[in-house]
Amino acid sequence: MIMNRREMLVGAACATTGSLVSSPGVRADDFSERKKLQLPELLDAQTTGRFGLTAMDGAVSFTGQATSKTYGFNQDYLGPTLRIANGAVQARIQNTLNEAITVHWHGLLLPGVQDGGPHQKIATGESWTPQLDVSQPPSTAWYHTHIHEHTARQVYQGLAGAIQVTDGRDRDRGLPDAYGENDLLLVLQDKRFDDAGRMSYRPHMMDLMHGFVGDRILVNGQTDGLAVVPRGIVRLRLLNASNARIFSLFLEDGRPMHMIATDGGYLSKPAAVRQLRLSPGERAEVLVDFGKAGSTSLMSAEDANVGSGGMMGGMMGGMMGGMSRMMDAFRDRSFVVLPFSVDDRLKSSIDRLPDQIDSDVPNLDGKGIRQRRISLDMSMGPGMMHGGMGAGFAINGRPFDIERTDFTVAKGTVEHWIVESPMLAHPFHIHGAYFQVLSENGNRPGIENRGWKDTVLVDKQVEILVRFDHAAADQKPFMFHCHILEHEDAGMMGQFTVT
Ligand SMILES: [Cu+2]
Repeated sequence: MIMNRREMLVGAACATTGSLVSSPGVRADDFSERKKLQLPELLDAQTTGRFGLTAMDGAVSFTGQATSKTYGFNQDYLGPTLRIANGAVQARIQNTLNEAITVHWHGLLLPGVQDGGPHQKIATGESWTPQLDVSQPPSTAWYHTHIHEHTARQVYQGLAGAIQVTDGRDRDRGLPDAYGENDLLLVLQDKRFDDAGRMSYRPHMMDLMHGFVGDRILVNGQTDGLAVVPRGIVRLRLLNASNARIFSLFLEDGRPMHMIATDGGYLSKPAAVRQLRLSPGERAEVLVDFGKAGSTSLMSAEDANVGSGGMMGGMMGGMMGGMSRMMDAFRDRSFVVLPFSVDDRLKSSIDRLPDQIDSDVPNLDGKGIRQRRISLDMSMGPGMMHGGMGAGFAINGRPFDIERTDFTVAKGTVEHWIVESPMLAHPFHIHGAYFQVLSENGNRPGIENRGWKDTVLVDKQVEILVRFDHAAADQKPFMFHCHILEHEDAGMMGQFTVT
């Protein structure tokens, strides 16, 4: 294979990054073996107002060993990044797979008939051609299959991709917008591989309980990526497309990330964070200064849901102190998500942070409005599931039933939802609406939850104000559910109409 200029630059850059890695408590990686991080192809529908996605079988060698059977849209694994603008967007989705899928637009505010939830099956050999009436602020959204009881396996196999809603004004805002140069999409996932190097998805009982967590990190479908970045300000669009892993992201040398957008769009101004929690389904956009400080790595702390902060550690820690200390050590283990290498031959067009990005910050009126309590329920222990040992998943005591509408919301209203999860932390997602986080366990929400959201991690209790502007009737209701996909498939989901 003939290397192009950029690939050669990576080779040169790699040679210099090997010495940067090691710091106390952090596993040293040898980055010299890594390949340049690839981004999904950009499918720009801004001017055409139309795009096509074909769900297809794929084959990928993720590890350099045996080939894995995968799914993808228009490619072997994952799908292209869709760039769309407000207005009518004509979508055409074809399903060439041997099983039914759906395509849900996670983060697009659309009426129920366009939403792509479990009621909108696309059978083998069929297509779905919704016209999407896009009308919302710029944001990073995504699309993924949402087929009832098989979402976890199908997403794991690759049926997901990113969406950029743009108004074409990012340069005026002083934000990097050159896709793959100073504006990088990072699709974060985790996988397990068998001895032959094939991607494997065989969840055992504990995986079904706390969600399937892998031991290898993939960024944009690559296990061994190295992001080559220009000197200057770089924008990272982070999407957690894992089945269950909750990332707690930080930069290895402790430099801040400047958060500019949440799920639902821009913050009014950049907000510096040292650590950024991103649960499945959530997106966050940050600016990182690769000017003077140069190369670093994106790291993550271990997932609290499977470490001492979560159910398992909590239970065991209570039983014995020694075990608790062991679980603490487990939790403190951090790992590399993606190393960055600054290439001086490239330069970002942006070299300073913008003072102001947008004026639109959520400020809904919560006085005298309808309240709802949403309890994300897991019943555990012998006899709870089909008479065996396991967990039963439900919302407000009721497991998902595709024939049942749980409640109806009046269109154009705002509601106050109190969402609770006594045991495990669950990422809670609502279709067809954005919300403002009022409080987390009675406290002011963290920085990552101060913008518009469609997914929020509920670790005990979160209060939200939800604005319902889009209609959904009985035949195509909206979903509300846990975005740990194993939990969703097992019944931690409900549906509502907006009329
Ligand atoms: Cu859950």
